[in-house]
Parts: sequence; C-alpha cells; structure tokens
Amino acid sequence: MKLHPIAIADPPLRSSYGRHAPFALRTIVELVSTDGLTGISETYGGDGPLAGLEAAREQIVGSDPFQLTRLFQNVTAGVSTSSGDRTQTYLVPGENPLDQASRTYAALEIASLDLIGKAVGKPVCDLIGGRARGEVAFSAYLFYKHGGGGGVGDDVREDEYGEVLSPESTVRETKQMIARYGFREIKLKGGVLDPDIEIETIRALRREFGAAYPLRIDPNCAWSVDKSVEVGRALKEELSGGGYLEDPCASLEGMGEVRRRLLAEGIGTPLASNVAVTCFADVPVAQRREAVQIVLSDPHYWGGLRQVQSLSHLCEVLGMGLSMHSNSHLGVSLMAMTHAAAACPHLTYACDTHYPWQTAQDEVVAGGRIPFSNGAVRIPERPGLGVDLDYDQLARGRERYEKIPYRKRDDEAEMRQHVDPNWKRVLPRW
Ligand code: GKR
Ligand code: MG
Repeated sequence: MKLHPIAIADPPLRSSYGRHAPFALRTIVELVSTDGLTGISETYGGDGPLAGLEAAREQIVGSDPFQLTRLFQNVTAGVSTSSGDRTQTYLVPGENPLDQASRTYAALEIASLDLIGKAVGKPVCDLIGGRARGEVAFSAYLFYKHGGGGGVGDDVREDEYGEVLSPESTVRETKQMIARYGFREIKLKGGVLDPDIEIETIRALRREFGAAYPLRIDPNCAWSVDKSVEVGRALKEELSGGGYLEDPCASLEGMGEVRRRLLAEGIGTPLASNVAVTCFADVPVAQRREAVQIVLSDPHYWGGLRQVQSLSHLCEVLGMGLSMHSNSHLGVSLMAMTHAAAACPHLTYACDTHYPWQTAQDEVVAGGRIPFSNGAVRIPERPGLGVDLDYDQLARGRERYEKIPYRKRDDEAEMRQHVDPNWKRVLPRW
C-alpha cells in the first residue's frame, strides 16, 4: 500500500463552515498486487485520514483483494459504523473521528475493486452487479465565492468566475458552468448570505433557466426551524419538480418539524440530507419521523461502493429518494462516484460534484481532466475505475502538500484571516 498525501488548489468558496482554504487536502491510495497490478483510489486528506489508512496497513498488506467482507470486518472491528453519534453538523465534513473506520475501508475497497477490475478486465460497476445506466448525470454545484482562483503566491490558478456574492453574479456563474459542462440540474450552496438574498438567488436562477432545470439549495444547517419554514414557503414553486431543500436546519427533530409545518401548508418540497442522516441506523428513524425524504450518499463517506448500493436498496424499500454528496476532489474520486451511481438503480437525481472547482493543473489522472458531456460522465470501457495515475502530477500534488502549513480543513480560520477576524461558525445563524 502506497499513500500519497496531496494538496490541490481550491478557490475561496463559501458555506456555513466558512471559506475554503487555497488548497484542499486529498489522499491518493495505491494498492500494488504481487503480480504487478495497481489499484487506486482517492479519499479525504490530512493527518486524520492518513493515520486511519496507516492503521489499516497490517490488514491490507498481504491480503486478497477479493476478500472485502473480511477487510470490512477487520477495519471496522470495535467501531459501530451503523449507529452512534455520527452527526456531521458541528464538524467539518469528513472530520468526525467516529466515521474514520468506514472512510478508511471505503478508500481500500475502491482501490481493491480497481485492482480486481484490472485483473479480470472489467469496469468496477460491472464487478458489483453491473450498471443501471452507462452514464451518470451530475449537477451544477454553485457556490458564493470571493474573487480569485485557488492557490497562493506563485502557485495560483486562473479564476473564470470572479466574485459571486449576489443573485446576479450567481446567475452569471451558473451560465458559465452550464455552458462548459452541460449540467441539467442546479445546486446552490447556501447558508452564506442573508436568506432573503439566497431566496432571490434561487428565484433568479428559476427565471433564467426555467422549470426544466431542477433546483436545490443547501445551507448546511445555517437556518433555524422557523427560518427553514419561511424559506421553504418562499421557494415553494422553485424547489418543486425534481428539486429539494437540503439540510436547512440541524438534527432529525428540526428537519421533521420543518417537514410537518410545510406539509400543513400544503408544501411538499422534499428535504434532503447529508448532515442529519450519516449512518444506516439514521435512515429508518429519518423516514419514520418524516425528517428526510432524500438521502445523500457518498462512497467515500458511507463505506465504499457496495455500502452505497445497500443504502440505495434501503432507501428504495423505505420509499425514500437517493442522491449523492461531494467534497473537493479530483478525477479518481469522480470515477468512483460515477461507478457507484451507475450501479445504483434507485439513484435518480443528478449527483453533486465539486469537480468544476478544480483545474487541470492539479489533476492526477493520466491524460488530464475527466470529460463531461451534457452534464454527465460516461463509464469508460476500460478495466477498473477506467483511469490511471500521472505520477509527475502526483509528485507535484505531494510537493504542494509539503509546502502548506495545515493538515486539516479549517474554513473558520480562513474566514478569520481573510474576511472577518471575529468570524465564528454559529448554527443557526438565521
Ligand atoms: O465544500 O464547502 C463545501 C461543502 O459545504 C461541502 O463540504 C459539504 O460537505 O457539499 C457538501 C454538502 O452537501 O453538505
Ligand atoms: Mg449537503
């Protein structure tokens, strides 16, 4: 097992967590088999995830990549991956220590599946039951942002979007992104500006793109129950027809109350979550309480591709919808997400992806950026995930990692440094 911690340029994107740092952290995993094949994956970066993977070294080295059930048992031994206090609400995504075991397993499973695919000459989605679709649709993931691209000093990236802190500039940003990638669904990361401005932003997007482009907004719990109901009411039309309201407020209790109050007013906007529902045990509870109607899966977080398939089945049985969450990532992750979504028939929403926010300069996939056509990524007719590593690019990512002083995402610190020295993450803010 080879672990490559890397840093990738990331623009100053805003969310209720704060502001993205100039570089996001990722880890590239390589599993090299005795017959010389290499399986790869990409996962969370920084000290925590790296230590989790190191701790699993004994479990993976010398093991058989086909024995994933045993690997899961070993890596998650003594840790409940299906229940417990796993809420992400007050933590930066991917930083809850209770999630480490399933995140570690996920990275090893994906690299093992890539390895198996290369050994038997089959794409990853075909190893786990085959594909429900040959291409996977992604959504335009819009952020409010400050001007400038990612990176610092003599290592900065071009910024094609500029400052986006108003409804007008968000429409411009969306038009640019859709022109380039062809996305057919739109997600706005909210919880940044006054909710009235965010409501106006969604309305402006609806006016510009029409009902053919379903809309979703995700303030990552920045709103109280009352404010969530107010926004749900104001955006009744705009979030209907394939859209959703994602994590408007914290906790299953809060989400359940929002849903009940909206339904009482005849507003059926579904609530989606990657914050209130973070483990299998949460899913039936969320369904019983009517707190969440659409679960946001993520193979990196939920324990790999096969667990996402289980989640898909569970959601189907419980009459819930399934979508997919993302964090800043490169092409190896994008391909794992694509294979996972292709193998989940119940996943009917366009998946989130941060991919448009990264650039070719940071991509570690040989041959460069993964192409999108009409907002979708095709499953390549190649074994495994269908991508290989560019080792020069990987080395550059590692150099960047060595140069930067931080080993953990801290959006709050970025806010204090660049925007407001007294900024704190307050939930709910409104
Ligand atoms: O990149 O700032 C961000 C997002 O807020 C991300 O970290 C979230 O995990 O996109 C994610 C979400 O849907 O909550
Ligand atoms: Mg979310």
